[in-house]
Amino acid sequence: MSQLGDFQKQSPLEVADDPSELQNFPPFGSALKVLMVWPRFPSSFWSFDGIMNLVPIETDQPPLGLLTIAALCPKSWTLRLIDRSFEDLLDADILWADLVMVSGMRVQKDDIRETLLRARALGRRTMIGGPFASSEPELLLSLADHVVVGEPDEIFPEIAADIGRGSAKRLYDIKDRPDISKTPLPRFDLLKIEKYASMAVQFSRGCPFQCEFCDIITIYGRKPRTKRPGQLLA
Ligand code: B12
Repeated sequence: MSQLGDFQKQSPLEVADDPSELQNFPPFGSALKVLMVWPRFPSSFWSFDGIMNLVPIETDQPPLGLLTIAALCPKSWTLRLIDRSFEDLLDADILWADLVMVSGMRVQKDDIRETLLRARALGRRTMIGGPFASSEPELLLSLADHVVVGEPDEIFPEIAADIGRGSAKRLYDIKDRPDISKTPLPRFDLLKIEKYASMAVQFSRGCPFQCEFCDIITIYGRKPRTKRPGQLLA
């Protein structure tokens, strides 16, 4: 059994027969409390563990996907972000929220799984998007209430409205590639900014090359889309 096969098998939960079908999710109304969780990375070269022990900061870069989604959430929602690189996730944090939103790469799968199962055990609604969800949604449908595949920049207001009125789908499979010059500035104000070694901004999505080890072309396409100069921080 492969590592990812184990990931799915470990789940004690059932996968819906038709994941796109509407489930009976109660409406939340417009004043939602959302906890965004960026799961922990295992120790590796790219987690920079050795370097982090030498410098007075906690982690390298911020979770830009969650910060971007935060900027797309309705203004009436209250948002908090927990970065598991340096923060504990307490039951009280999960219980504070109506909806727990998780992002992540495949390499974060263990903490993704634990976070989703904890939220579910505590009776909280969950949604996952990001590179792992976009690459392997079928592995996550048994763990999360809502799985978002692709780039929801243009349709997130519709997803938010679905959540509010109780008609959110189990799976949003977004094929269209948004014009990212219309995507708002990520919500950097949600960060504990002093904990980060560097700050990322996004200028482009999509890549014209075809490297076999890379998921970028399958998730974001082969045609680069860019913001306009001067648009990165305003
Ligand atoms: C910056 C970056 C890093 C940084 C990490 C920064 C960080 N903290 O995020 C560094 C350099 C450390 C890094 C390392 C690695 N990375 Co990296 N990284 C990237 C990169 C270039 C940009 C990520 C980013 O910020 N994107 C911008 C945001 C806005 O995009 P996004 O997260 O996709 O978010 C959008 C949607 O996905 C969605 N979304 C995201 N989250 C959520 C959540 C919800 C609830 C919803 C609804 C929607 C949603 O909405 C957003 C707007 O459309 C991507 C490739 C790329 N161009 O995207 C690879 C990428 C994410 N990395 C990847 C990989 C494989 C790795 C490594 C494992 C490489 C390695 N072999 O060691 C390591 C792992 C790190 C570790 N510690 O072990 C893969 C992930 C593949 C996968 N399917 O999971 C990618 C896609 C590149 C690739 N080669 O295929 N990485």
